[in-house]
Amino acid sequence: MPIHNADVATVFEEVADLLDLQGANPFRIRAYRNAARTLSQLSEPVAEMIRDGRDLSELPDIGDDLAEKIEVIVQTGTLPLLEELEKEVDPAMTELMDVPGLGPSRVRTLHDELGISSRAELTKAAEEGKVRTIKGFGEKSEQNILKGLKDIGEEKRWLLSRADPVVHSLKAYLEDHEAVEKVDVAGSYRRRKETVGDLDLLVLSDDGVAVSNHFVEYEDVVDVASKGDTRSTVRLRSDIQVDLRVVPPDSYGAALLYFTGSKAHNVALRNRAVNKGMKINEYGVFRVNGEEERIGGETEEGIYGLFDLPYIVPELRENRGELEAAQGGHLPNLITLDDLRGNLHAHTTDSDGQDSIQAMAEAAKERGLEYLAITDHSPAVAVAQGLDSDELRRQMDAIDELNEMMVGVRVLKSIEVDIMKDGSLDLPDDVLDELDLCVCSVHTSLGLSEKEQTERILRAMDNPNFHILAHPTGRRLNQRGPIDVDLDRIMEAAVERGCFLELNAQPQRLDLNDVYCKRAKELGLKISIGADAHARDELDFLKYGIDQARRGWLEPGDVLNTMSWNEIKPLIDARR
Ligand code: DGT
Ligand code: CA
Ligand code: CA
Ligand code: ZN
Repeated sequence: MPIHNADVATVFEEVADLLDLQGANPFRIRAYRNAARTLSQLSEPVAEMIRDGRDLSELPDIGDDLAEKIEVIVQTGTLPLLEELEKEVDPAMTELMDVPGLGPSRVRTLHDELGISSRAELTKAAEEGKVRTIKGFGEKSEQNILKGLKDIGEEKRWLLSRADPVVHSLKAYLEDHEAVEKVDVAGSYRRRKETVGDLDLLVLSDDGVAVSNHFVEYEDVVDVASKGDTRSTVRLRSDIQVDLRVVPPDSYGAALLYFTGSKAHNVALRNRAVNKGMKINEYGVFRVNGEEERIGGETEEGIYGLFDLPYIVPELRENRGELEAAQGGHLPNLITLDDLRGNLHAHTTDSDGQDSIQAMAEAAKERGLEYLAITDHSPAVAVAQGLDSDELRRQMDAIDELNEMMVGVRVLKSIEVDIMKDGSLDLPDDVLDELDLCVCSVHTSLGLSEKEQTERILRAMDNPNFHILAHPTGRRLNQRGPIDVDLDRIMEAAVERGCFLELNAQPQRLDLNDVYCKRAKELGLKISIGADAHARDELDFLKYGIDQARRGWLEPGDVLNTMSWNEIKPLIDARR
């Protein structure tokens, strides 16, 4: 993966946060923050500047030392200083920094004044009204902290996209060992849940001792919580906890089913077993009339078969009707990545993206997509240098030219136009009329009441140029909760008007969530799975959108961008 300026800036921000948490010299902290800002505002990729042998210390706020550090980050993706700081600082303290409204210095104050060093302790202190007694924290900020804790949860969870690379390396390491026949990652990871609390690994082997020894020697293990012949638990450098179980062949399917969960699915299955005079646990399936007799456990398929059920994929195992659907023979035929024919949400250097229109189009083509809508921001998103009417028209001309030149992929003229507080769209209708389609979204006035927010969006939807509502709830996982909005009303209105809702595939958004995807399907509302790519490689976010769509029971026919552009166009034009 190429290192972007934003990645380097993030490393510097993290260094600054951790230094701040430690109470380091304010000048040193500010130097990292300033450098991060320089990098995020820089139009040229630093990776290219380094390749061209340019002197980075000529950039504002970058001295020789920071220039050298940038090179290290570009080469290795990380910085030894950051890794050192991560080891020094208690992980529970860094988890406090993720609470909305809390920065490093406020976290330090809470720690020094009240001895708070975990989210659970913070919740307790805020509920007891202790936070408001500290200088600089009033009753209002105490309430905000409680709301923030509710939004992000008390326990730290990892984005699926952050768990993925951790899993891939660890799995490859384990599979390398001669005693290991097979490795599966069970738990929420296998169910492709948007965030995971920990990783649950299953290893098929008849030599538990050798596997456990090999496991705890993995280079990223920083702490071994327990180690046994069949079960061990470690913490990795990324702070993720991994549970490993070594299982013999005859019970492998039972263990995989059990540890994949969800717990609710397991419980429902166990109740079915009881009704059939059977027993199911992590070791197998048993008949229980008088004496226990083992009747299954080698494979998941075999176990579902004992219940007269077809195989149920992990993404559906949430006890949201999948057992009933399996029994009735109407499990959904879930969408896969190959079903997507285009992407209707992408940014370019014309606003806050990192690649040109052409580079984005080529990347789409490489991924087998037939069309790509360019949806840069509108003027209201000033930080993203949103496009005004003239700039948008120039972009449309550029797209026309590009389409004449390129074969195999069609670039669509579009925009991610802001929905203003009063429900109007951020660009005049005459320019929106000229586009192939419009993607509309809320980026401001996120704090409106449910009634105001819902009416704002419904009013925007009355505009015939409103086609897709992007990231409908605005949530950011581990950062902020959804806006207050009546999504059921919005979805019903979208069906009536012939609009669509997006499942934004950015791993920290995944908005709509699984439950609302299922609801949309039930209402007959088609969903656009949009990458919201701000760089070429971010088109790969689509796979996280697919994971979430599958958890939401979506089939190819429920998803707008499984259709060709020729099929979509009449639906768009019908609105105008
Ligand atoms: P997470 O880690 O919070 O993202 O969620 P999971 O689903 O990975 O949960 P975890 O790691 O606590 O446990 C892994 C699986 O083990 C879980 O999905 C189902 C199974 N399991 C754990 N505890 C129980 C239990 O008390 N009863 C049953 N039936 N299954 C359990
Ligand atoms: Ca887990
Ligand atoms: Ca676990
Ligand atoms: Zn966007």
